[in-house]
Amino acid sequence: MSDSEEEECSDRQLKFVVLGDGTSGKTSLATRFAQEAFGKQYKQTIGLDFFLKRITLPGNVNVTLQVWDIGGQTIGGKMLDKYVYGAQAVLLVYDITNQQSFENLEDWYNVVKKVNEESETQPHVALVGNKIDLEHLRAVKVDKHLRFCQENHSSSHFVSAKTGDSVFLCFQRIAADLLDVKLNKAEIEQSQSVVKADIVNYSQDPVTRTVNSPRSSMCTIQ
Ligand SMILES: Nc1nc2c(ncn2[C@@H]2O[C@H](COP(=O)(O)OP(=O)(O)OP(=O)(O)O)[C@@H](O)[C@H]2O)c(=O)[nH]1
Ligand SMILES: [Mg+2]
Repeated sequence: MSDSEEEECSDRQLKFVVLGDGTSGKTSLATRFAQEAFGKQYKQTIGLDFFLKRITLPGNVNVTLQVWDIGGQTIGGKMLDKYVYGAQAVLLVYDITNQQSFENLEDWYNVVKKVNEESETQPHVALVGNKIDLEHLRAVKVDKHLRFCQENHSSSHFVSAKTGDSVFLCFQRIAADLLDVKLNKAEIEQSQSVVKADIVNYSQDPVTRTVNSPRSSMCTIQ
């Protein structure tokens, strides 16, 4: 095994599970993060999709994120507990223009709590308001979002999978928290500008993009 392969194998891996109602934008978020792409066309996730992406945190900390993108229709199904089991991070995603998608997070969060009720370590819980490019159609008040975070000790994120706004930052902040890596203001700003630069590059020339963690892959389990 070559040095670089060995280095890769010794990377930390973190399991991130993405939960929330159908059409809240979970697949779009995972695809934006792992593949720097966005599709306007809705294609329902049946079961789950699975993405891998290696990122480097400050201090040269390499970490591979396994992103489990769970289909919204799995709620109430018998496989959901198994998908959630062992996650280090849970992203509860809602669509800021859809009040019901926010209300229903309670059901999703209850599944997470049930799966972890006997566990010594609890996953990082992140509340993610998606579709902030549609701010003019916002139906969920920011206050409500913040109250949820306070009550459930979750981290708070507002993103747009469509424009890429704060998507990388969201995953980076969660990984940094889990690995106890401090992000300073400059690093946070830099990761935001990387995302913006990436969007410009993507629309111009998707083949030659080299921005951040080039390796990603995806497979589907149904
Ligand atoms: N304007 C806007 N549309 C978005 C955004 N994210 C996702 N969408 C659109 O919302 C629709 C649903 O997105 P998906 O990512 O497929 O939703 P999902 O949560 O994976 O849905 P299920 O697989 O059914 O659970 C698609 O038409 C996306 O193009 C966003 O940030 N802004
Ligand atoms: Mg999906």
